Amino acid sequence: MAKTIIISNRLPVQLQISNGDISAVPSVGGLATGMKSVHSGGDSLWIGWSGLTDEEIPEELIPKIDSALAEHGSSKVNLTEKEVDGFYYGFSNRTVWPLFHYFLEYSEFELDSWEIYKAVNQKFADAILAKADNEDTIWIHDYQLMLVPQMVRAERPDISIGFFLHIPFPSYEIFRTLPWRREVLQGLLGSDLIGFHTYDYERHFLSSVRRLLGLEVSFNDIYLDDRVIKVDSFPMGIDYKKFSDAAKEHSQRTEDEKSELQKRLDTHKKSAPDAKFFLSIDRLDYTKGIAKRLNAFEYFLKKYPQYKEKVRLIILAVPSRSNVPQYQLLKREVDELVGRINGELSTVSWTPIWYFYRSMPFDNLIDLYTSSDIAWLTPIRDGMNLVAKEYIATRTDKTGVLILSEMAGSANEMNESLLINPNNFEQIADSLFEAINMPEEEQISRNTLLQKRLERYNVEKWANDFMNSLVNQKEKDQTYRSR
Ligand code: ADQ
Repeated sequence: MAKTIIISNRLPVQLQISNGDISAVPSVGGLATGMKSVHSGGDSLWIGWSGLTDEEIPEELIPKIDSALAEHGSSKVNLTEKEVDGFYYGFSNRTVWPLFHYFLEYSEFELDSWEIYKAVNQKFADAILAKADNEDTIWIHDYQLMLVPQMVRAERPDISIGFFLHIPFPSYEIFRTLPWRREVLQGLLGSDLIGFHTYDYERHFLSSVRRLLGLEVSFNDIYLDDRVIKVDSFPMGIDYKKFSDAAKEHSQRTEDEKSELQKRLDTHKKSAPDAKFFLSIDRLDYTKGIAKRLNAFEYFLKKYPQYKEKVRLIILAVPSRSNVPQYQLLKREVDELVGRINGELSTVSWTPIWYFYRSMPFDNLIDLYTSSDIAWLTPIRDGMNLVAKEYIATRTDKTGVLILSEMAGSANEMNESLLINPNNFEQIADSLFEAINMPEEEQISRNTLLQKRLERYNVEKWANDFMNSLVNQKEKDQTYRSR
């Protein structure tokens, strides 16, 4: 029977080794959830890195690890510490990530890490080739694996390959600065279908293909040798039901059932019923605009001092890529800004910013979403931004205001939120003012529309749309080739 093979840098399971024993725990991230409908039963396989380097895995445990992963339909690609450094922390996160998010000055172009990126992509391709039959469908994910489609295509000319990029694809003017720009495009063009979150990323990619490779592009089809490749946008959704059901369940909890965090939030609400909570949740990443947001918060309180002691900013930042220098600098900058602003503005009864630097369990995320009057997300660039969608899904009474950066892919589908330019402090301060004062009926009418859209185009629909489009494209390609 034909199967689907999903490939991503990380497997959707976490390995835990304790006392010589192994357990594999499924991750709860967006991608793992989204792929549930595709990755089910015995007719699919997920290939990726386990998160542990070869040096960290005792040799005698390898068979146990392999069988624990197999129980979750997963198979691992083995990577040494040096490979993880060059491929993941190196080329992926010091070259591609900053470049594709328009942080050109952070992008490092190092031949060594490019060579390791190529070699590791080949490892992933070999892992696929070892498991794939010609009639299988391969779905490759994200910027760490952009060369894999062509590496697989070279060995299996007829196999069906889809690729989805979870981050922005930058404009031609940015992309052309990459020394290995042609190789990256050629790598991606091994696919039959290349998917992006937005129409803009799709157009940027097509423009680079046309200008750098001189290929014929007709609407969103690319003609390469005897093949036709489709490029399209598939805005990723969330597991809407999971978030809205959890929020409903939270609203029915008795005092005893509430979490400590929820009790603390409730206490603050009761002591100042007019006070408003602003919430932001992101990985601690320079693309998310966390430092700018803190400065903008200070600016807001200067422009509208009547809100001193009446608003509180809750920042939840999940630690991320702390081996990369820019992330260490950002951590220091955010720590200092929070310390300075709180130091200067706090009163006996008011701390303006609550800052959590950690990952939080799902249950606490829901506490924060449901207790916050305003979600305030200001990425400088973001492929999509699922937090914006999660906040809206948890607003069971339909109140709440979303302030969202127009630089996030999700802004395209969330026009009913207050869209801001993250560099325009004047506009941000005025939007916060507008959000605080927005009549409840207006909040409800905006969120009703947003919720309907998010419920309909959920993550399952996203995955199914991509897979259906890949099947159609393969048929079109075969017809084209048999002309
Ligand atoms: P990310 O950059 O990680 O993803 P995002 O889309 O916002 O960004 O997803 C983050 C996820 O992590 C959300 O589901 C959120 O709930 C969770 N999360 C964030 N902070 C957390 C915390 N402190 N504790 C627990 N959970 C936390 C990349 C791209 C995005 C794109 C996604 C999906 O950068 O632009 O939307 O992939 O394609």
